[in-house]
Amino acid sequence: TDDGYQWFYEGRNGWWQYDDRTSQDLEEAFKKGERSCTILVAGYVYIVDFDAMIQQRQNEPARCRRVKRDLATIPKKGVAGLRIE
Ligand code: V3L
Repeated sequence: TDDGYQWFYEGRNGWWQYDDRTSQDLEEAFKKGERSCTILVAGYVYIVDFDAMIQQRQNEPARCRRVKRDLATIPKKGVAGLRIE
């Protein structure tokens, strides 16, 4: 986003940045003060809960990851599963 913040979900030993479109949707919902945001990842519906700061697959909530909003410049594994060095 233009204020230098981005959205991340947790991987093994690090954080992945959300894809740009999803990140924009999350930021918009977050700034509106909504408590959660529904996103689509590879055909699956996930809920991002801004109180708990987790994402969970809608029909399989055991698939749960931490999420965070942080500066775009933090070290990260990549974007939406695409690795960067
Ligand atoms: N955006 C993109 N892919 C996702 C997302 C998302 N928000 N959430 C889950 N997946 P689960 P390491 C991740 C993928 O939570 O080595 C990374 O992007 C998820 O991909 O059980 O552990 C990597 O591609 C996983 O493949 O529903 O850090 C991969 O894990 C799949 O959905 C390995 O990352 C099931 O995740």
